Formats: sequence, structure tokens, C-alpha cells
Amino acid sequence: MIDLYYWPTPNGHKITMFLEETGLAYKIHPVNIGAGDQFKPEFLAFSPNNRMPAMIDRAPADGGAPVKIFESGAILIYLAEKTGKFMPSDLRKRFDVIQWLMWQMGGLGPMAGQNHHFNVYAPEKLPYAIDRYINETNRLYGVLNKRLADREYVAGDYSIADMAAYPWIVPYERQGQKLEDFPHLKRWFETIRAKPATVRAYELGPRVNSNVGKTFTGEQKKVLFGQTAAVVKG
Ligand SMILES: N[C@@H](CCC(=O)N[C@@H](CS)C(=O)NCC(=O)O)C(=O)O
Repeated sequence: MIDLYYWPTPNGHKITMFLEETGLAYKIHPVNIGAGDQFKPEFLAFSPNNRMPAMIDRAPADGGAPVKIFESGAILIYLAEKTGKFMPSDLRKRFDVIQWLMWQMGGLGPMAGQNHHFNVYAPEKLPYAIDRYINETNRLYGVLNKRLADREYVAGDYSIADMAAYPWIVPYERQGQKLEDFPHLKRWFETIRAKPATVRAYELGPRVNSNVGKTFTGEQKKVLFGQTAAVVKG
């Protein structure tokens, strides 16, 4: 059984997309990040960066002690290795998937996250910061669009690289982007959106957080923004 520590955000959806595709048994433990669940000592014990998703596999393949993992990219690689699915075993093909997964983890995710912050949440509208992240998101959409010009998925067959990138394209409007400007990306996005496992994964969102998709309240912003080292001291 997989214990998934989750809240319905882009990084959370990556993992439920994988779990729904494979049918692995899992139990959701909600981590209400707007209420501060991510700072609880019992959560920090296996997710020291006070971020979700995190995962505990209580039945690892080697029959040994439970495996505890934080960082969505690491969780996806682990689950792909555990199931033998959505990441090829061939050396070159595997690293094609891994490099695009790292591109999402180091580029698309963080840049789109800053885009959301300055474009939607920041109390002051700072044109330099807004332009910087809208432009960088635009560049990254361009990279993905070009990559998808002559292939159906990001790296070979549908893989963890696609599952990592897709949830960060879902809020494209909030990121100041138009899918019409990126026809190959749009085709890929619509293909993944129509997958039954994607539909099931996204249906979980409102069941775990009835306010999913709404902007953060003032109280939630106080919890989420302005964090310093003090939040992980406990
Ligand atoms: N690189 C991390 C990022 C995880 C992340 O930023 N999670 C956010 C929600 S999408 C979170 O838990 N935020 C809680 C907080 O900011 O305190 C991953 O991919 O797992």
C-alpha cells in the first residue's frame, strides 16, 4: 500500500495521475498547505522541505523497510521503477524521459510557480517580476511545443515526463499564456486531458479540497508566503 501525502495542486496531481494510470493501491493523506499541515513534525520527519507531495511505500519491491520519498520527480521515478511502467528500461530512452522530467522539475514547475506568485498572489503588482515570469513561462511553452512538433509525447511513449509537465500547463490562463500560440503543445495537452486516468486524478481534487481552484485567502497567504528557516526548526 502506498501512503500518499497530497493536496490537489500541480505537484500533487502528477502522482495521482501515475497511480490512477497503474491501478496501484494507495491511500490519500491530505496535507492542507493553506492550514499549515506541511509544518507538522510528523510530516517534516519524511518531507523535510515542508512541501507535498510525499510518499511512503509500505510494501517495497525488495520486501524491506518502508520507503519514504519527497520531491514529486523522485516519487515518479520510484513508482516507475516499482511498476516497470511509464519509463523505458533501455538506457537512451530512459534518460530521454529523465532529462525531460528534470526540465520540468528545474524549469517549468519553478518558473510557472513564480509566475502564479507574482501574477496572481503578490500584494503588489510588480511589472518587472510579472514580465520576467510570464516571459520565461512563454519560452518554456515554446520549448515544449517545439519538442512535440514531431512526436506524440515528450519522450517516446506516454511517460512520467508527460505526467510531470501536464499539471503545470493546466493553469495556462493564470500563467498569461494562450494554447492557440502553441499548436503541438495544445494537441498533446488535449490528448492527456482526455485520458480516463487523468480525469479520475483530477476528480479527486474537489473531494480532498472543496476550494480547489480558488485563490488563496488572506489567512492561507500568511501561512504560505514569507516562510523563513523558522518553519523547519521545530
Ligand atoms: N519540488 C517540489 C515542489 C513541491 C511544492 O512546491 N509543493 C507545494 C504545493 S504545489 C507545497 O507543498 N507548498 C507548501 C508550502 O509552500 O509551504 C516537488 O516537485 O515535489
